[in-house]
Amino acid sequence: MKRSVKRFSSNRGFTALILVFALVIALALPAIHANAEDNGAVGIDVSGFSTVDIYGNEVNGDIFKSRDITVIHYFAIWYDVCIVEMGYIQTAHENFSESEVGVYGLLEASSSADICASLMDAYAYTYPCLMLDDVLSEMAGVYPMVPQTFFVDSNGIVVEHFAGIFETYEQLEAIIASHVGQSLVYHTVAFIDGLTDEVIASVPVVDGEAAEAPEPPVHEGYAFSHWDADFSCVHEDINVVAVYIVDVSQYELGDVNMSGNVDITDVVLLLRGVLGIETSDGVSLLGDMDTNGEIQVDDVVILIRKVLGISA
Ligand SMILES: [Ca+2]
Ligand SMILES: [Ca+2]
Repeated sequence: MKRSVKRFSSNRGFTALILVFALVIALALPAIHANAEDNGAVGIDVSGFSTVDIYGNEVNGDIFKSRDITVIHYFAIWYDVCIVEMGYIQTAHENFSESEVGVYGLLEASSSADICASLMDAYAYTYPCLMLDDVLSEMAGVYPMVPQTFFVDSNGIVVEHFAGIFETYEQLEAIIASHVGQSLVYHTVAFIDGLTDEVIASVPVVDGEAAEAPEPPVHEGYAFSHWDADFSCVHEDINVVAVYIVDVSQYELGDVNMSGNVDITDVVLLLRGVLGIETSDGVSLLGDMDTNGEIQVDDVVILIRKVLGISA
C-alpha cells in the first residue's frame, strides 16, 4: 500500500505562479484558520446535494450510499496551506479503497474551476473536486474559513468536522480509519406543532441516542406545555408533538371563543357547552363564571347578565 505523501517536485513555474497568486489573494481576504477539531457541522444532512465537478460532470448524494465514510475537503486554490492539504487528500484517495472511503475536494466559491483543473493536472491529482451547491454551502458555511474537512457517513450525515489545517497526513488518515467499518444507524425524529400540525424540525438521531428538541413556536393565547413522547433514547422513526395549553391569563372570564371580547356569541357557545353540544378549551377554561369547577346553567345566566351590563 502506498503511504508516501506527494511532494511538489513537478512544474515549479506553475507552483511559483500559484503561490504568488495565493499570497496576493491571502493578503486581501480574511482567511481564518485554526488547528482544532470542532463539531460545528456534525449532524448536518448533506445526502440531498446535487452539483457538478470541476469538469461539469453531475454528482449527487448517491456517492455516500456505498461507502463507510466520505471525506470532503473544502479548499481554495489561492491559499497555500490548502494546496499542501490537496497532497494529503490525493494520498488518502490512493491509500483507501474507493468502495469503503470516498475522497472529494470541494472548491471554495471564489476559486476558478479551470485553474483548479490545471493545478490538479500539473500535480497529477486524480480525486474528484466538486463545486458548491446550496446543500454543500450550508455545510461549508458553518464557519467562514478554509480549509475545512468533513467526514460524511453512508446516510449522508456529517459525523466529524475538522476545521483548520492538518499538521500531517497521518492525522487525516487516523480520522478516516476511525470511521471505516462503523456505519451508524440513524432514525428521524419529527417534532410537530400540535396546534398547526406543521413539522417544526426533522432531526436525524443515531440509534440509541437522544434527539435535541427545537424551540417550540410561540402561539398567542397558548403556552407550550410539553412534548408528547420520550425522545431520550431513540430506536425508530418517531413523531413528537408539542402540546400547548390555553393561557387563560390572557383572556377575560366568559370569552369562551377567545376572541378578545365578551359578547352574545360567547353566551350561545357557553349554552351549547352546558347542553353538551359544544366542547372546547375556551368553554371549559373560560366558561366557569361562578368558578365552582363545573360548567352549568348558572354560568350562562351570569354570562348573560355580564353581556347585558346588568352585573360586572
Ligand atoms: Ca368572545
Ligand atoms: Ca360554574
